[in-house]
Amino acid sequence: MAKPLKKLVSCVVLDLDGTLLNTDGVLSEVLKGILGKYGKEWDGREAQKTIGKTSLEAAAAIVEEYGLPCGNDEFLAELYPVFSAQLCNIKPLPGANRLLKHLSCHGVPMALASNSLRGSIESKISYQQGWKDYFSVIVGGDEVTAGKPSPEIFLEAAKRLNREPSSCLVIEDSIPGLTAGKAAGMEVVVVPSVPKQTDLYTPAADEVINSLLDLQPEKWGLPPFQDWIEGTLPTEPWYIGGPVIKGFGRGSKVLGIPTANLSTKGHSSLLSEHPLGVYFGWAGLSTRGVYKMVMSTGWNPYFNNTEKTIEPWLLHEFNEDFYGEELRLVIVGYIRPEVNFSSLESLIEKIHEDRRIAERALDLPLYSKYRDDPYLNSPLHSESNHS
Ligand code: ADP
Ligand code: RBF
Ligand code: MG
Repeated sequence: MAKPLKKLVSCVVLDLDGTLLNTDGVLSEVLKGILGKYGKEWDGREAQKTIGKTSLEAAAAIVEEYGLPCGNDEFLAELYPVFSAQLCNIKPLPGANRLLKHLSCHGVPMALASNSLRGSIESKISYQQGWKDYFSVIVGGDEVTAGKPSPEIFLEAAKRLNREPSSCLVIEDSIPGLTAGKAAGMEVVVVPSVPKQTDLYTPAADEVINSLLDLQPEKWGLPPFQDWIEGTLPTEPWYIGGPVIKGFGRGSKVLGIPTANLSTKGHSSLLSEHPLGVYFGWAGLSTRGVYKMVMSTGWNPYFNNTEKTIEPWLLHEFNEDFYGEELRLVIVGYIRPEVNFSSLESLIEKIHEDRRIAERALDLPLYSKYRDDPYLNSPLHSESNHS
């Protein structure tokens, strides 16, 4: 694939919550508890209204949305101590550690620029191993007169990095952050934390990517990742299993590509630890054997599904269906994000290319060793043993 250079930058300015850290996961749990006390049920649908905002703005949005009988400050005062006690449970988003390590190894200066209070940024990163040393500059919402979408936080970060705004690459997950970065005159890559709405970002963003795994630093004149192997990115193996369920009946009929769907229920935490996309690995069917496998997880953008699916294509000719049989997957590597296509033919062609990449890669010792993983044909037990 051609990778035209977009623009040369010399440093990277990163947002924290929703970009590097899965703050929302922990925040949702805390909000669930507090709203419960008011007799309300947090459904996460309003999460979007809080993304990229200062704490006070986010609190105001929630107080209004749920019609809470308290002031914004009062709500925040109630939320703050509970949330603060949970900062240690916030996990890095997929690809965050890999990206930070890579840029740091290559001496690319990095700044954190967040609407959160400086103190809160520092506590959050104190729980992530090595993160304190990655950032030569940190700018918090309380260090400027206006938070994002004002460009001030980013301009201050550039100033402290001693760089021109035009040589900074911003990585952001939210609209206010994107607006702020562009207003500061910077290049902005968006990794949306709300899926399925890329069109909200594309007009303004210099690039929209599905996850940090898909960032190509060389597009910005930064050192490329060197961990891709023959079109694949090795991941720590992850394990999913369950009975094969009925899908949309479309795989074989429309694409000529049967996929033995697994239920996404019960796997939501595993799925949130990994970006949606195309992966490969080994598939075990207890009475039949172990096979190479290439799969997609996500919304099938071409078909615009309203439900997430897990769809492994076993790279073997079967003479019959095996609905209801126990299927075990060991997923060992990542290939690409799910994307939309202008025609069914191009979707099919791409999936066949994925198949070729997976088939070849699975012969490499790095990946072939998992063929013997006992999980692939062990008796039924809970998934939690393996996560
Ligand atoms: P659905 O929408 O119900 O998943 P598909 O058209 O995708 O229907 O067909 C999937 C079914 O085909 C699987 O559940 C399985 O029983 C069968 N099947 C046959 N060969 C394969 C294969 N190589 N990989 C996956 N499933 C296969
Ligand atoms: N669907 C998409 O809309 N976009 C994709 O990029 C995409 N990639 C896939 C890659 C593989 C390896 C497989 C097995 C499926 C992929 N699909 C993708 C899903 C496909 O649309 C789905 O299996 C069929 O619609 C049947 O439900
Ligand atoms: Mg299927």
